[in-house]
Amino acid sequence: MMTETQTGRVLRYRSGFFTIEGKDRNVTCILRGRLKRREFMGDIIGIGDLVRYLPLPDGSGVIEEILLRHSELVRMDPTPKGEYRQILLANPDQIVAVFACAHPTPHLRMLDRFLVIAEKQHLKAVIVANKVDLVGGLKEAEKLFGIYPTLGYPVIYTSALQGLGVEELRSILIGRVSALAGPSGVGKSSLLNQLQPGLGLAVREIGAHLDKGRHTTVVRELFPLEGGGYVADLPGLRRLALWDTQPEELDGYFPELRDLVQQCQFNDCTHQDDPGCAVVRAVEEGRVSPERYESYLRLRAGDTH
Ligand SMILES: Nc1nc2c(ncn2[C@@H]2O[C@H](COP(=O)(O)OP(=O)(O)O)[C@@H](O)[C@H]2O)c(=O)[nH]1
Ligand SMILES: [Mg+2]
Ligand SMILES: [Zn+2]
Repeated sequence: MMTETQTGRVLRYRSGFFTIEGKDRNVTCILRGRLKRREFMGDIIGIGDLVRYLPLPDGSGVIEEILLRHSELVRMDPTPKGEYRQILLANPDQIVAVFACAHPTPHLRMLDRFLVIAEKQHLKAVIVANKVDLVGGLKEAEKLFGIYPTLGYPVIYTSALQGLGVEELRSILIGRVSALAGPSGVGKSSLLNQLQPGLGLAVREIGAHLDKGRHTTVVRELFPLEGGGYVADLPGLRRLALWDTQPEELDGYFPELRDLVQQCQFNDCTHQDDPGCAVVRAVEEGRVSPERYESYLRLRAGDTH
């Protein structure tokens, strides 16, 4: 009989039970009672957490300890009793934002929103531009997404239909915990199926409209990749409110604005029609993309679309 605790990752949570990925099999665990005590309002454990668990003779287990997270994707939820700190995903390494070059038309304002969320949460972001076959190839696709690498966000061009870019996508997913985001219809499932047969079907998004409320944004399950790493679908990232973001902090989440704002004449500059604004000047002189500036203004105004 094993009495030693072991380390594993939380893959799934369902009504009080956690599925932990053990060394050679998955173990269904409950949380040790004393871990449930807390001094704050919020989740104690989330999918993606690394835990120490005690295997029991009947094959189940008890989670004894939650190991320190190296990163988190969280959301502060307003409740009548105060803010609740919800863990959307524990220990993510990156957000992978998937968009199509066409069908549907890439919603770059939404992409910029994802990137702001990643910046705010100190997470790396990678962009996947799928369906390059529909715009006639790489050159055309780069007209749509070419700005992003200059801002520090890698773009992987793919066609799930033609199997293009799939190995490059695999190489950034292997060995990492990735939260997939993107509107429906862009080809997330198709790309996952190209990576690993059946994966697209497993990681199916639960329609946000069917699942309103507090848990819309939470990752439900983490899927191990052959060769290492995990992917999760973050169904509600597009709805992840930036309501706890102050308008003044937003320029810090745009890499091309971050340093510029030091040069604005006034330090409470709103970068709109303020005199001596370095951002407005940079847009006029073509050093900042008008589209990105537009995203900044919209997010600043609280526009969530
Ligand atoms: N032309 C083209 N169609 C694609 C590509 N990837 C996916 N599709 C199609 O786009 C539609 C939506 O794909 P799906 O994988 O379900 O998207 P999801 O909603 O993001 O999971 C399906 O009809 C796919 O066959 C691609 O690279 N090129
Ligand atoms: Mg899908
Ligand atoms: Zn300014």
